[in-house]
Amino acid sequence: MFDDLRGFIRVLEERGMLRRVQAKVKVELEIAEIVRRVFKAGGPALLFEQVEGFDIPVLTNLFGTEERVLLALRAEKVEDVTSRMSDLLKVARKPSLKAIFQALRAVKATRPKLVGNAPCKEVVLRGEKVKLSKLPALKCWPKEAGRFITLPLVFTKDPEEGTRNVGIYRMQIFDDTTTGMHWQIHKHGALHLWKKKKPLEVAVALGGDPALILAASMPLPQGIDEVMVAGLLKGSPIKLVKCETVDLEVPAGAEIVLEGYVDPTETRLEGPFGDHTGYYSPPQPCHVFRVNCMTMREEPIYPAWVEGKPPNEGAVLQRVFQRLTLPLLRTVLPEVVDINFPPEACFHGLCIVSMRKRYPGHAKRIMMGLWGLESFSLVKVIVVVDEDVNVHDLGEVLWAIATRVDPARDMLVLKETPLDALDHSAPRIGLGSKVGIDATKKLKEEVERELPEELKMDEEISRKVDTLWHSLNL
Ligand SMILES: [Mn+2]
Repeated sequence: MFDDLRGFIRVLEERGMLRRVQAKVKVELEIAEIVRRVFKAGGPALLFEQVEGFDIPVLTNLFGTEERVLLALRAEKVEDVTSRMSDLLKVARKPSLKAIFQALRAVKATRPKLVGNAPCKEVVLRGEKVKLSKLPALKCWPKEAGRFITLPLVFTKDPEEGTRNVGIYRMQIFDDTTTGMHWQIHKHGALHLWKKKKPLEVAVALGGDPALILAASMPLPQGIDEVMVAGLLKGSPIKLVKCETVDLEVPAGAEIVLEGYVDPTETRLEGPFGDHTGYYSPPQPCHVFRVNCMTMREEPIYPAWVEGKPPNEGAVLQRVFQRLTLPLLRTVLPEVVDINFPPEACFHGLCIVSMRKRYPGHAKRIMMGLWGLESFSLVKVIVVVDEDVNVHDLGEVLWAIATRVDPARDMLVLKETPLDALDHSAPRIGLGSKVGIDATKKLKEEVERELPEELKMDEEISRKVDTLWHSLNL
């Protein structure tokens, strides 16, 4: 169907999910303000073709609706994608020989493919010919320090294991050949640099298969290759090509590729940046990416994300991801029924989990189990409810907290734990407390006083009123 950004644009356009904007607009603030309004209205992806002062069009709001996220994965519903992973899930649940062979076959059929010739090499610029100022990177909020690349796929290799990582870390453009590399300490790119202790080769791809953009933004565990996951998610391999100056591979269908390195001893003040928390992240020392080579298509397209207070594009992704990863989570914690990261809580702020509770203290064990997993380790508040509570209905969750919680008994407070560096309420950057709230009904063994019986209508009466309903004419 498609295997790069422009193929995806074509499909979106055919379905009326993308609009080309001909009006002349500025990369400073104007594009961002337009995108935020269109996102809020549930509008289409936008391709700005007349960007003042730049030859490269800007693609935004790509994943502004769930429908578009799924389409990027060649799917109509989440189950279409989870069924592609079912062979792998079977191995995790029940590692029979047959399951292992089937999983191997699935991985083999979708693993990345190296190609010799690639559209992203149509133009190759080295050394002084590299001009990052030509990229129509956006400034999204008035007090930001400058223009930021917000949707880069950052490729690095683990210096010990050789495994690949792809992450999305914002990059402030400092000058024509250097940018910031804002990988936070918990991120895998930062881990690779920490292991290397010398300059680390880095390649940054803009564009490429949208499935890879999605995989790169997922909180996958350390050591898992996002390119392989992208192939599994979309059901076919991602094509890669070798870089010109570094020992890394990038998507053959990328629009623009930047090659260079990050030296662990070099930092520079980066920010402020208008973050997805709804605040300006203050200036902080940040690693520097030095670009030696830039390759691109003849007429590249520049993809960008517009950050801001949630709900935002990231929140739409999160909603899809939490459903994609639920079956995986259940392989580790089978008693988990459902999970919700409300977008207003900025990803790591709060998550609600429903469970099938069996023994005293079980809800607290689930909290500890979740915090022990890499992708939940930074979650500040975990609320655990019984399976009769719909985690996606915040009204029901609040009812459970109000009627099933004794704070002194049911809150688990942990001090000085790792937190998201973007949580500005933490006493120190990246270090602060967490709380788990056990809002499950307490078992006999847990309390002296049990909850009284819940209100419930007789089914027979319910059915009778159902049939009467139309004649009541209410
Ligand atoms: Mn990773």
